[in-house]
Amino acid sequence: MIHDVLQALRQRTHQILITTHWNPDGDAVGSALGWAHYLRASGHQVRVVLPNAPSKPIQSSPGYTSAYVTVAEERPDEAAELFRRAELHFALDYNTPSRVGSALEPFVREFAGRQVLVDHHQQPDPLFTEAFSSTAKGSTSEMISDLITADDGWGKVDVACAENLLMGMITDSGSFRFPSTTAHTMATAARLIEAGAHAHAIHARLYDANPLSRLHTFGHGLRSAVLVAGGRGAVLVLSLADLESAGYVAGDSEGLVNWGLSVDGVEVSVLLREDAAGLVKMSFRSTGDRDVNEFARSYYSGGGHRNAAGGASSLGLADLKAELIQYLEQWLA
Ligand SMILES: [Mn+2]
Repeated sequence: MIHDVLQALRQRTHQILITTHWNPDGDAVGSALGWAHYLRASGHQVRVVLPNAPSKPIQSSPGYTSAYVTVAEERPDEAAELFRRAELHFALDYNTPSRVGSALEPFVREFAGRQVLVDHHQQPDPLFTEAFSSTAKGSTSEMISDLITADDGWGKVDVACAENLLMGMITDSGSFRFPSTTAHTMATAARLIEAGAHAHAIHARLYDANPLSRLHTFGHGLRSAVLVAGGRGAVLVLSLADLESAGYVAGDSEGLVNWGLSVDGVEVSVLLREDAAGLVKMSFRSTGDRDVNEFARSYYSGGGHRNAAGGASSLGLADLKAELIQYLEQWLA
C-alpha cells in the first residue's frame, strides 16, 4: 500500500497537504515538518496545517515559522483553502478525524483527494482507506523515517528534516526509555544524528526551557499525590486554585502524570486538572499490560494508547476524584 503512495510521489509533482492533531506535541509537529521538508526536497508543493499552535519550545523547530506552515486557529480561511487545493493529504499522528478539532474535522471527512494516514495509535478510522498504521511503533516520526528508507531517500534528508524527526522520536519515547524503544528506534535515531540532528540541543530546547510556573504547577501536583488500590494506583490533582497560585500557563502540567509511576509499586497514574469551563481534564499513564486506553474509553469518553491515554469529565473535581478512586480500586484489586 505505502509503496503505491511512494511510487505515485515519484512519478510527478503533487500538491500535498499535511495535517496533524489538535494540541500538536513534539511527534505531531516533528513528523509533519520532517515529512514536509523531505517532500519539498523531493520537489513537491507542500503545505502543513496545524489545528492550533504547539508549545513555545516546539515552535522553535526548524521550519515552524515558514510560509508553508498554517495554524488553522489563527488563519481558518487559509486552512480551508489549502484543503480545497490539495490533491494528496497526509494525516499524521492521529487515528480519527475528530482529533484535528471541530473546526477542521469536516475538511478531513470531506476531503476529495487521496488521503493517507501515518499513525501509531490504536483503531485507525476506516475513513482512511490508505493507512500506514502500527501500534508497535513508538512515534509517527519513526514511521516517517521508515517511509524515507522505503523511498531510498536518506540522501535528501537535511538537518532541518532530521532535527524534526529526531524531536518527535525523543518526545514520544520519553527520551528513549518507553517500552516501544527498539533497536530499530535507536538505529533510526543514529541515522538522523548522522544526517545532522543534534540530540543534546533538541533535548535542551524542549526540557531545559521551563517557565517557573511549571515548577510551581508540578509542586502543587506532586504534593497532591495519593496512593490507592493498595499502592497500585496514584492520583494527582490540580485544582483551579492550584493553577492560579502557580501562575499556570497551558502546557505547564505536561509530564506531571508520569511522576505517579515513579512511586514503587504504582502501575496506573492519573492526573486530574480542573479547567476554567468546569470540565476536568484527565491524563492516564500505566506500566506493562495495564490498559489505560480501555479504561479511559470505558469510563471517561477518552482514549489513546495502552500505556498513555486522556479523558475528560464534567462531574466536578471532588466527585470525580471519589468516583475515579472507586473505579481504580475495582480495576486494580
Ligand atoms: Mn505520536
